Amino acid sequence: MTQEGTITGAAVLARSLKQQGVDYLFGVVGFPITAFATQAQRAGITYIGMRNEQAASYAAQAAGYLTGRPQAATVVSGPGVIHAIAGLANAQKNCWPMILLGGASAVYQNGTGAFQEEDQVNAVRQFCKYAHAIETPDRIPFYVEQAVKHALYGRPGAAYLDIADDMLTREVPANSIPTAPTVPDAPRALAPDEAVRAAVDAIKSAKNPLVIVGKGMAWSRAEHEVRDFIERTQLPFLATPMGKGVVSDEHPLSVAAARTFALQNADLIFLLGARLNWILHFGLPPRYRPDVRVVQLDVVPEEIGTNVPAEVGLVGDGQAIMAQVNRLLESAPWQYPEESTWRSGIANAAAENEAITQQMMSDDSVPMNYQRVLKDVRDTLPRDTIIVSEGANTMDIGRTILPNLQPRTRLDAGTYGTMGVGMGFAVAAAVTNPGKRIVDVEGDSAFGFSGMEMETICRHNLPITTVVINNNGIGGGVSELRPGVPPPPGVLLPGARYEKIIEAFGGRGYYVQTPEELRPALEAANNGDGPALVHIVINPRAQRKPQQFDWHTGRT
Ligand SMILES: Cc1ncc(C[n+]2csc(CCOP(=O)(O)OP(=O)(O)O)c2C)c(N)n1
Ligand SMILES: [Mg+2]
Repeated sequence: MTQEGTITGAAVLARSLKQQGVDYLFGVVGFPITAFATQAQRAGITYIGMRNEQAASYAAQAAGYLTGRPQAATVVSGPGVIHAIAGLANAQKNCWPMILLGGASAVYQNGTGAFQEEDQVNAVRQFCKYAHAIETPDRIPFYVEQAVKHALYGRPGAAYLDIADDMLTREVPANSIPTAPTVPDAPRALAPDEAVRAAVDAIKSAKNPLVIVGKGMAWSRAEHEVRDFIERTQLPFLATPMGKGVVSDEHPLSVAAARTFALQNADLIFLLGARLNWILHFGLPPRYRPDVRVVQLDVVPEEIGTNVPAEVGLVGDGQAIMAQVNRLLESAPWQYPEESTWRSGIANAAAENEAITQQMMSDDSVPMNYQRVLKDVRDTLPRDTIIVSEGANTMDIGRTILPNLQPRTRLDAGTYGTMGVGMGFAVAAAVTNPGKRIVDVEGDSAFGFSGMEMETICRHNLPITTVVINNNGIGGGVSELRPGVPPPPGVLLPGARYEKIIEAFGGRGYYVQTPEELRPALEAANNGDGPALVHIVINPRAQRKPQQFDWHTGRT
């Protein structure tokens, strides 16, 4: 009980977060944050107790990406903060906003070897845009405002606040707490008109232009403007994995099915909120022409020209700048010609690839391959679903087969390639989208990283269909272990029954080994209420269709 007219630091923190639009808090409670989590619930914040800090920090960043405001995770001192660093690093690499609220041992015990004592601000600094300890309860509103602003503005990322036990429990006169302003949404910076003109002139001068749509455009809610731009110009476009859906994957100008050909032959790329990192093969040969020209839009100037110098840089907000580009095209309309060797080259490459994929999708052999399984996952997707996915082959093949028609409907291992993010992402997608069924497609290894979050999903009765595609290992395994022979490093237990994990928590589990069982199981999973897990056994030797280049290294 607090004395009349006083308030605890924990309550101040909860109210400050709520004021700043933090509506979701994920965490694992214990010393010294349990009372804070309770205060958060009292302040009207949805609290989701997770089973590991990694998953909590992954959930917070996905919730931030989906809602457009930073959401938060709270963890105990020492090991709790250390586990959550996984999420800070992933948020930084993905450019997603999140706030981590780390409990800390009491300030007066600093350096004494206190319970779970750790130099947390220093430990997290490398993985955050902003990291600070709170040194007195009345500065909590200020620090929360700073954390929100740093996570949200410019290139989004992670912010950390360190809150010692005595900062949370101390009672202070309620009227002594100064208020902080509520952080407005990020200012939408425009590019200079000359730069917009130069960008459009460059695009018009290209023979083989290609638009690349990154998740930065999804983050800036630029879908309307990007779609308008594609319609006006009729330019072919390619989405990055989480840029999928900004323009529908089913749009006829999508070159997804001819990705390699389009990248290799483009003479100019218009890079929208996407980085020339490993996912886009650095913009370098052999995946691109050595003379490829780059017109680049990004929210931070330092990104312009990374790995390949940009001919034109447009720095600022994706939505605002694409509106500028469209206004220019409104006054001086231009369209890429309907007939060109570029268009027909793309169409031929796409047809060739689609024929191979179609053939693999219609292969009914038992054990099944990825393509056959993913075809039915695709055909049974609930309307307006959000697709979560992680794994190696499971994720890579799934990305090409499962369509995203709307922005921010794909959450995957992302820029950092982190396994274990999926379960937290699925929880975040479900709680921030009440009434929507989420489909989470997991490799058997990927599922294992955060599999105990199935309890979290069942406790909250979240409408998530988890699909585990099981090839007995990391990128593949064996049909059975050989007695007396140590399992090879990537092998996971043949005969495992992952569907029983959800049954242990009262959820619906389905076990699938044949094409006949597949579709009915997926339909039942999606059409029922609450959580479901469909465990699909596939061939331990199933692979992607033959690839010209290694996805991760770019080597042939
Ligand atoms: C945190 C983390 N640990 C390890 C890895 C290495 N890794 C890459 S993919 C993968 C799992 C792939 O296996 P699975 O999820 O079963 O998908 P599959 O390719 O077998 O379909 C692992 C462990 C990683 N990317 N991230
Ligand atoms: Mg596997």
